[in-house]
Amino acid sequence: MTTTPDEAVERAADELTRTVLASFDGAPERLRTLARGLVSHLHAFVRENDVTDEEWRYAIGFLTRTGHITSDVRQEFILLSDVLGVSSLVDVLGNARAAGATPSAVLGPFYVEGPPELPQGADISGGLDGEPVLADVTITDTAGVPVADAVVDVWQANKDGYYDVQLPDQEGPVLRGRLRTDAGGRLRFWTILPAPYPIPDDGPVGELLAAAGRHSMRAPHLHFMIAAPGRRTLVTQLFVEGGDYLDSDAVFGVKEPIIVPFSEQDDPAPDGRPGPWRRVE
Ligand code: MBD
Ligand code: FE
Repeated sequence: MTTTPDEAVERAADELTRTVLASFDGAPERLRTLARGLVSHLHAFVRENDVTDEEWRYAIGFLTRTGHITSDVRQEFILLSDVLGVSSLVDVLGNARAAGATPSAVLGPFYVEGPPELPQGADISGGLDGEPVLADVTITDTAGVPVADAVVDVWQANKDGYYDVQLPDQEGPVLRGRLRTDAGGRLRFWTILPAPYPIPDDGPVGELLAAAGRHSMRAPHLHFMIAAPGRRTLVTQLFVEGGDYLDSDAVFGVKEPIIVPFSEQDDPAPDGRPGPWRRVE
């Protein structure tokens, strides 16, 4: 029996994959499962695509640069996960929604832990320019019962699509804060209308999008993280109905039920602020 060079290569490759898989046999169960899954898919990827040495070195360099750009204000690995749809996939699979619950949405790279604590009715805009928005949101459990004293972190981009941590002249947090729901589960704060938003595109992820001819825009949105003792924390976003890029969000994060009206109002607001303003509920 003769073996062609191709068959010999195939066999050597099979043997290598099996050996690597077996090297995780002694690992704790979950690690073993994940490591074996990762190795199988990576090996299959390399084989199916005949990945060359040069391409593999490029990939390693790309990931290394992605890691280096990560900082307090820049989470390039999250961004990579986002534009590959992995963040949304983990979200979609992991946050199966209880009946009646608001859908979750991805966290994104601009959440900052421990945002400033603010009173009900606070204005998080810090005087930044933009169309005033009154968020008047009621937090309930899945049975519709209001949840008092829920801790709600909110954060968003300004009218040009930048988060505070991206603004060179911005000192300290703005367009973000932590509020608590009142006895009726209600939460009110003033802000400005979030704009469509180009995800940071001056790093490796931007290179990838440009090379692929993809745009880098996110649909305008407001982020929420809602926590209460004894309950699952909800990380979600509200998208501005009628906003741009709802159909082609760069990170695949839009879900129909969380596209909501930011309705235009001309009369003075309940606290006397003159119109025009917008209301989101
Ligand atoms: C964002 O503002 C965002 O919310 C996500 C998920 C990814 C990139 C930028
Ligand atoms: Fe965002």
